[in-house]
Amino acid sequence: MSATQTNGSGPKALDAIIIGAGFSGLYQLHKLRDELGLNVRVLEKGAGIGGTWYWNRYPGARCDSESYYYCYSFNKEIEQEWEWSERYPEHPEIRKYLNFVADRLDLKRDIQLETKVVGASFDDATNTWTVETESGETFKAPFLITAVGCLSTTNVPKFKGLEDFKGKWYHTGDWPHEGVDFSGKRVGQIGTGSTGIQAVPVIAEQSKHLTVFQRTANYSIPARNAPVTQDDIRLTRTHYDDIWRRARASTNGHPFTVSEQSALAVSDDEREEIFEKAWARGGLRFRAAFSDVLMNPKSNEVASNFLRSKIKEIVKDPEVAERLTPYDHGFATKRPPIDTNYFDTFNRDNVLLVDLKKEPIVEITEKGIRTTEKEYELDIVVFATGFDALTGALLSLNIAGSKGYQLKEAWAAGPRTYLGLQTPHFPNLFTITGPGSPSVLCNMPIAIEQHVDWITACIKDMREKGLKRIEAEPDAAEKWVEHVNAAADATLLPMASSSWYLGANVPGKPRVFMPYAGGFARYTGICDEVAQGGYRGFSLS
Ligand code: NA7
Repeated sequence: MSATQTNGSGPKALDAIIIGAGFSGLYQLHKLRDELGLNVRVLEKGAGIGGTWYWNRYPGARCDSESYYYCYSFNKEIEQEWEWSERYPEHPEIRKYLNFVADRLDLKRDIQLETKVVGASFDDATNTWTVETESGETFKAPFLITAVGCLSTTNVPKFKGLEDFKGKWYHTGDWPHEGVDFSGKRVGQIGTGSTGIQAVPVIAEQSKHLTVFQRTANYSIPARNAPVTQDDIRLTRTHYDDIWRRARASTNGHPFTVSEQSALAVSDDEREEIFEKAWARGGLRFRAAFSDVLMNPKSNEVASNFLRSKIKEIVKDPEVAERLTPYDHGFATKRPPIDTNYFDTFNRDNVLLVDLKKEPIVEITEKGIRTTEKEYELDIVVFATGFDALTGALLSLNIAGSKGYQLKEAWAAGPRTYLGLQTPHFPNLFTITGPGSPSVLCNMPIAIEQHVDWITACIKDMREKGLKRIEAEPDAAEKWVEHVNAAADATLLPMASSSWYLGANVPGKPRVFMPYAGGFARYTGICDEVAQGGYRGFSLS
């Protein structure tokens, strides 16, 4: 019998409903179905699995975590069988990996594709969630688990005149599966975050001309991408236990050690040498060169200055280099991108940088983009303008909790969760990698596994004890929000005023620092203590 049971034409009754079939949803399905023996269904709006990686197929799209640890750690056989081909996995390879895992664990039979959830409501009398899809199907289950990703609702700025544009436009996070042919085309790209910085070099190579519209100049570290060798594979396979142990004990879920030395504790020459080595090695590890780059403004300034000098070394035209140099925020206070030839691309003859701080966009016209200075004629506009991060996808589900309380209301002043796992008044609803958890500051798969393991253990405990309802207590959530704020304030992260961590990239979104910046290992310890203490801060009945 299929895992989904139909009661006549009424809602399908399940033990748990999972929304989303990316890294989170796949693992959550495996845990609940194969370990707890529950009837589970994953509802996925895409026509394939992969979540973020199903949609993000823009030119140059690859992960900034290194491939050998951007994967699951829960299954030894999968870990030993799978082979990555590059230091940083490109989007098709990540989808291939997730399909490999899904096939290996026979997950697809419980995943319903092309099924967009449009509403979810909780019935207090029966402690049951009812989930409704766009096509009118309904599902019922005591537990609802969102696995919708943190960066999945695209942010297309509401520029006047977009509908008049005669060319084509695309958002990087909703890229056509058949690809986009840039040959002979004049392309304009808005946005220079992690995504934009990956896309620029590739689009510049493929198009006739590329105009990059930059609002905030960004730091970037060379990725130093390279093929993975058989020696690398042997080495990581032999050391996986150690790799995962390190990742779990770390601040960001990456298996590298952060230096214990302050950037200010060494001589200028020594510091330069350490930065040069980190630059040469490349990748997100750069910020681990010293202990306090994200804690001490002076240490941050020396790191920022080093990176500013690199931009000036690489970019030949001093004026362009100056416009590309960030002064308004410190290195890594916004999510630091890594790149392949980003700054070099501005040495090409077919690339133009437009500084939107000097000439803001006024409107999109039939022919292209008009700034306060001039009209730029374009055939294609690429929006690399980011996401309504962390809350956008959750709010779009139209969730109504206990007594009909809307999630939109609960989060009107910004998300308020307990541990990022639950929101008061939304019983039996778990949010994998929800706001208030450290996930977006972490290597995502390891953060996901920690949430899924916790949720699974919680559901198991509840079932064994005959408990039907778990709900975060308002006081516990209040204290957690305070702790999330205090953890952020202990770092330099809240200083970047245009950061999506703060919701600042979406006009009208409440400015609240959303991720937990207290560190992954510390967070895991808190979650474990809460569970061991009988789910302190949750009421169970
Ligand atoms: P980001 O990091 O939010 O970057 C978006 C970029 O788009 C950034 O440069 C923004 O400038 C720019 N932007 C956004 N809205 C506008 C408007 N209205 N006008 C001009 N420019 C605009 O998104 P990404 O997709 O690059 O990366 C998201 C995450 O995905 C990344 O951090 C990784 O975790 C993976 P701003 O800086 O706001 O001035």
